[in-house]
Amino acid sequence: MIWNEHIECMDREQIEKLQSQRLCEMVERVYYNVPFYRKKMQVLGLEIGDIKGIEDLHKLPFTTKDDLRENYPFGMFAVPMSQVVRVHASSGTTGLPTVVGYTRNDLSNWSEIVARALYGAGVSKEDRIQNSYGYGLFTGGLGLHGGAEKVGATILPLSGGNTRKQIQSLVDFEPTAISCTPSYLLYLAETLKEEELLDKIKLRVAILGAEPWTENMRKEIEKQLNIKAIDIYGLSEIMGPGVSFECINQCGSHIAEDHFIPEIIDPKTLKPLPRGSEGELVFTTITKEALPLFRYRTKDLSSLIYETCECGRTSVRMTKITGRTDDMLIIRGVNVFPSQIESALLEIGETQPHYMIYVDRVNNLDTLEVWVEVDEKFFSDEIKQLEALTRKITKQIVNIIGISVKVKLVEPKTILRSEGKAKRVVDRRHI
Ligand code: DLL
Repeated sequence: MIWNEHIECMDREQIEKLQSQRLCEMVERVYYNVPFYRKKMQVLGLEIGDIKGIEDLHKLPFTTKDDLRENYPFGMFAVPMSQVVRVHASSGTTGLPTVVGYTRNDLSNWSEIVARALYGAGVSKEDRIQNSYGYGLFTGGLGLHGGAEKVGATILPLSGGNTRKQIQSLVDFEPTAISCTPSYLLYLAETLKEEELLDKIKLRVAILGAEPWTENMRKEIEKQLNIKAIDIYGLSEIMGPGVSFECINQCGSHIAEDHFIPEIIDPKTLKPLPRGSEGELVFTTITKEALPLFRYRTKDLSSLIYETCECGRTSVRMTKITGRTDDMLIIRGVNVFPSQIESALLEIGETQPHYMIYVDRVNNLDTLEVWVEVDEKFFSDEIKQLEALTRKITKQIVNIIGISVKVKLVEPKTILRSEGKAKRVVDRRHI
């Protein structure tokens, strides 16, 4: 299913021509309207005319979350506030939130790209979609809402949390699709199972994102709910959900290249990496009016696929995010990503996909402990079984990350469930 064939199936030459034209227009708008960028360009000795197309993209300066914070709240907006019709903000768990703004055209483009995503996941006007992303300053709720409205699906705007209501809606209103974080959907699945309601729901597809999740997590969700689990990616600074999305082939997320130009850079040298390499994902917005950004460093790790997808879309695809540059734990000098641990745990099959990673420093030595929920039966049976499983999981994790780990098996429901983005790591080394 393709929402906008004209754009989504353009050949590379056409798409690059469009991107070049939009980039040049954007550079001019930004130069005259955003003093922060004008200064940066002047420091680099860059004039508007120096950017003639996407081949000159690398000349532009990078933008970081800190730049947005330093210009908090509206300092990087490129239009007067009278043209800003909506503001969103990131949660800001560390420091000031980053504030983003949208003009009427921005909102229209946003719902267009989310519509493409939903349609790509097989959602149409025949579907009922339960939108369980939080409504509010977070972009998830209203972002998905705009796209679902454009597709013409029937929206059930549940927002995040209130699991009782979510379950009631799943059973009574019979949605065929749901959008929420993967971790929250697992929680809903667990509750449905406990209440023996799994056969009372009509879900067929889930549109999941806003946090990293592994292929093994996908398998687990698909198995537990007997649905298709589709990835949707985005970040508020660039637009919100819909920057890229998976089609039903589930082989990388199609980037809305008519709105955003992707790059992969080495996070240390900041140099663009050769095609196909994994590195930090960087986006330049080319149609955004309220908050256009040059080369925004997402901190997300991925790689780009340039081949045309089986679905017929020609857009560049990004591989599943494997982690964030600031997510990476350095434990006794070894780089460890939470996604590696998740993958190892789910590979085993006997564990629940609920886990928590604790990092401590004891006598100047970093220690890693993983708590993982296992079925109740392991606690009622003889102790030997529990010990054997602990050994098996420890071995599996060590094989993948290469350093020692202490595994603690815990009873179901020990680990706090999340209603939005899951928190998987507690790093107590710097407390
Ligand atoms: O999480 C936007 C969103 C809402 C995306 C709903 C998808 C669905 P932020 O709160 O700004 O925006 O967080 C953005 O979340 O840089 C990634 O680290 C992470 N993220 C988002 N989608 C995915 C995904 C929204 N599909 C940050 N896979 C991003 C992995 C994701 N990580």
